[in-house]
Amino acid sequence: MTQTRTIFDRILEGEIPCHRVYEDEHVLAFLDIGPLSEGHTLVIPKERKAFLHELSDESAAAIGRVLPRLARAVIQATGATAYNILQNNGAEAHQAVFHVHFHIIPKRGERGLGVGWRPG
Ligand code: D5M
Repeated sequence: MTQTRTIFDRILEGEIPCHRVYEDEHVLAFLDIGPLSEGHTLVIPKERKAFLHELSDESAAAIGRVLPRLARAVIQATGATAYNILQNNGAEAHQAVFHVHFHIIPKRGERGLGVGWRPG
């Protein structure tokens, strides 16, 4: 599973475009192609791993460092009053792309995860 090349690898390798929000040595963030709300952002490690529990300490630390900063940026850019951080592992948990990713889903006025959320 971990060795499978996903659409996110193709984005990381510049083979297909994305709307880039942030990039450093370990992490890339870009807008979700099917946003649940305006500003829906995906944060991925450059390390190719399918599931969170497979991730190296180095990638985990890098993601942990940037997530709060990116959440702040998403709030500022969208005027969100709240947001969800979502991270799916496994098909039964509705993971569609088998490369670790965190969703930042900004909210303005709605309660809960809102329209489009796929219950686990
Ligand atoms: O979510 C996988 C997410 O990945 C889903 O919200 C769509 C998004 N996606 C898929 N392909 C692309 C491209 N090419 N650009 C941007 N976003 C994309 P999951 O948690 O696996 O269900």
